[in-house]
This record gives sequence, structure tokens and C-alpha cells, in this order.
Amino acid sequence: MRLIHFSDTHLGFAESAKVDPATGLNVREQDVYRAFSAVIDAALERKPDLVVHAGDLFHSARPSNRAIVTALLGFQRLSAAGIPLIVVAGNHSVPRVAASGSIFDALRVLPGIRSAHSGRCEVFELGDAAVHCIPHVPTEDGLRAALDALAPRADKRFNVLVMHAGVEEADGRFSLAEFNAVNLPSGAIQRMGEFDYVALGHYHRPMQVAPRVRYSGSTERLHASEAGYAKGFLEVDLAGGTTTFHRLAPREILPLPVLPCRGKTPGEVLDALRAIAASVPSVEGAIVVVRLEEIDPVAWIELWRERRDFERERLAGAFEVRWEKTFAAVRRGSGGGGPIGSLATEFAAYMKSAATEGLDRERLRALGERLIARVLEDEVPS
Ligand SMILES: [Mn+2]
Repeated sequence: MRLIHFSDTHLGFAESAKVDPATGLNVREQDVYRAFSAVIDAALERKPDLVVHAGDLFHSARPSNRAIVTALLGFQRLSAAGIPLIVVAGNHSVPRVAASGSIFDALRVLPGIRSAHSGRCEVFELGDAAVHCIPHVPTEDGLRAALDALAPRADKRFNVLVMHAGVEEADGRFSLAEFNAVNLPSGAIQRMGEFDYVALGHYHRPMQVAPRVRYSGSTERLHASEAGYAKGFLEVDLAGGTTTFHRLAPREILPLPVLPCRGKTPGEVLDALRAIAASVPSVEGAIVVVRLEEIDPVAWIELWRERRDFERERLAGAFEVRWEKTFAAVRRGSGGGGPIGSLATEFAAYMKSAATEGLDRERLRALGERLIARVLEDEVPS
């Protein structure tokens, strides 16, 4: 028996404002749809006995119509080809209120598609295999109870477990703080050893937790921290005990080396950035992350005006350039002596004592805050 294991497709994710002129779709949203469809294509080509999706099918509990349609069209192709699919809900796809219902009920309409989303274990029988599913369980106690209730079926040749949860190892290798995520209680991995294969979802990096216990990772890069991770899906031969990771081609995320900017003028920062950019082999289609450390707030504002020229000259072809920075803690010349806060904080403090005779102090403060916000949000026309 062969199965394909994929996970964390996050359909509906869209982080960029860029729209593909050919399709009218948000490009990053399109990226996640393309990755999802690539796995469906591969499944149709490889014809496994089963496909499992280990959670976070959708990016949110209330996915957009387009995200739903993409999922249904993909699953319908599997269904039409007679390839069974089992999908469990992840922490991004569970409505907090039971009364609102779940999109996972709708998925069951397609022949051969089964879904587990009720927060408890469900077992599906598929020929000589039993597939045990634990969707995202919101509490640690609930997860422990679900694990305790697991009972591999002695009458089946293969027992597969599909679940969406984090695994906390003593060395912290797998720890990842995420909202609404629950980590496995200790002893869980031992429990997993009773299965022929455990298909895990939650971490976006493909990982082997134990022999036959794996995270397939997400199918597209969703966050800068996933810059170096391979993206793909797993093909598992249960009888032979072999597992193959098939790579997809996700969008590149290229974080440039952190540039220490303490004491540097905007010109010096730009020179250093040009040297860094020259050392990058190719930025074509990539999300490039420029990382400035301890930059002087005033230098930052000057640099911000010139960054477009730098991007055009040195990072042409990049899909998007993101600027991350930390500010140097500058000391005041006289008086207070504390570190300088954000521009908005400093301005608010200044306005409390500023001489504003004949002016509406409150209006002036509000106007200043708006202008600062516009500068920082990059809404000033260039
Ligand atoms: Mn996820």
C-alpha cells in the first residue's frame, strides 16, 4: 500500500498586495493554490492507494470562496480518479464556535473524500488499512485523551495515524510558539511507534520525528523563517517501509545578511547594501528581505526615501523587497537621558510641553501623528 502525505497548504493565504495582471489574482494567494494543485497533479500521476492531508488545508476557519473552490476542484480530481483522500483539520481551520459549522462537512460530499474535524479521534477503514485521525484538539488534556484512546486495529495489515499537532522534544528542536497550537504530551512519540506510519501536520518544515513518524511540512513558503526549508510532499510505501520526499518549487525567500548600521550614515548603509546585493547570485522572482540592525532613526528616514532607487538598481527582478530594521537606542543630548522611543511616542511626549500659543494643540498633535504614520507606512508619494 502506497500513500501520499501532504499538509499545511493554507489555501487562501495572501500576504502581498501584488496582483497577477493575467489572472487578476493576488500573486501570493496564487502561489499557495499552485503548490496545492501540484500535489494533486503528482497524486494523479503516481496513483497512490490513499492521499492524506494532515491539517491547515485552509489558512483560516472561514476560507474565501476561491480557496474553497480550489480545494473542491483539486479533491474532485482525486475523487474522479478513484483515489481516496483523508483530510484532518488543523489549528488554522477550526472554527472557535461549533454552531458555525465547518467547511470540512462540505468536503465529504465528494465520493471517496473523508474528513476529521470534530476534535476527537475518527477511524476510517480502507481495504487492509485502518486510518486513525486526530484533528487539531484545542487543549493539551483533550489531546492526551485522544492519544490514550488510540487503538491500532489488529485485524488490519496497516495502521496509519494522521494528526495535526506540534511535537515538543527535550532539545527544543521542534518547539514553535504559535497561536492556538497544542504540543504533544511526552510519551506521545512512543504511542506513535505502534503505527506503521504517522502523518503529521503543523510544522512547515519537513521533519522526521522518529522512524515512520514525519512532518511533510507546508507546500509553499508562508513566512520569512521558512526561507531555507524544502517544500514538498511525502510518498510512503507501507509494505516496503520506504519514504520519498518529492520537492515542489516554492517561491524563494532570500534574507540578506544582517547589516550592522550603528554609527553609519545613510550613504554608508547604502554602500554596504550595494556590496551585499552584488554578492547575491539571483533575486529573480524572490522575496528579498533587507535586514538592518541598530540603524539611527534619522538615517532610516533618509534611507527610506532612497530605497526605491536602490531596489531598482540592485534588486531588479525581485518579486518584493521587504525592509526589516531595529533602531539604535540613541541617548538624548540633555535632560531626560532615557532611550528614545518610537517617533510617534517621542512626538506625543514633545507635544505635551511644546509651545503652541494660538494653535489648537490637539489638532496639531493629531495632524503630526497622521504624518508620522504616513511616512512610516510608506504612503508618501515618491
Ligand atoms: Mn500550518
